[in-house]
Amino acid sequence: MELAPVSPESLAPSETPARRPRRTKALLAALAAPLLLASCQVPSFGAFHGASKPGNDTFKLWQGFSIAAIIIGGLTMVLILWAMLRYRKRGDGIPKQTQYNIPLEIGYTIVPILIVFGLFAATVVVENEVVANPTPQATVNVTAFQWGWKFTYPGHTYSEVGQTTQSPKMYMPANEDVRINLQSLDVVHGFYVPEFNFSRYAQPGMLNTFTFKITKPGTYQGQCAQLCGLYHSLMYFQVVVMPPAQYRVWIAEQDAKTSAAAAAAAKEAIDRQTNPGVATIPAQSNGVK
Ligand SMILES: [Cu+2]
Repeated sequence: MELAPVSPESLAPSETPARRPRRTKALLAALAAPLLLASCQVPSFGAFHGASKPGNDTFKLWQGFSIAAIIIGGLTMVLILWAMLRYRKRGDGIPKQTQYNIPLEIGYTIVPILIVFGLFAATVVVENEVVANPTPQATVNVTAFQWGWKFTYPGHTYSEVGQTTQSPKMYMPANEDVRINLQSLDVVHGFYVPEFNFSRYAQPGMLNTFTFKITKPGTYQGQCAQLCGLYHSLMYFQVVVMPPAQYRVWIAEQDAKTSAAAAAAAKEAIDRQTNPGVATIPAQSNGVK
């Protein structure tokens, strides 16, 4: 079948020239609206703000990615809809062909490359912040196991261990670099604190080391983020971030209590050895072995 010749008039828009600027203005306003609104209050897009500087920068990176995706996705959607609606039902004629528009083709090749490089560069900067491991002012050894957590503090006698519903606590000072030495006793677990925007594997036979500087004192919920067996869903813990002076006093008190308890246990053991009749009777009556 031979196609009917296409006249330029049949392809021209049916609107008057006076309507074009109005439409262009409306389109520009629609595109600018998200940007203007974004400058008032940038939404969180479902992410936590981050309780440390790297955590907060991770949050800002997430916002940047989300805004870029909305603008690019929105622009693409608008152009598709505009082409669908504007040029629908124009007859069977082949419209004017506009291939080999060199400036346009260079533009839509270079702009996406620049966007990808921009997002990549921002990601590298933030990742370098996240993995930075400066000399710490405090250290916590964290051991994950099925299904709980143990927290010990090098140089201190205090430690805490808890499993499933016990939700053990890890203590650390605020505004100081705190080194975490993370490992697992059995399978792969995940040390995840949502409000830090941070997660790392706890792996058997491998030590994972990272450093936090949490700027806001408070209690933060943590949980295992790696399916690790039957009670994985109960593998919670808490991170208690204290003002530094308060933390030092607190851990000294805990050390003193631990030392007093250890001294009492040692004394009881000696008493048992020296006077077994006295020591074993109350121990058995209490069910303590
Ligand atoms: Cu788990």
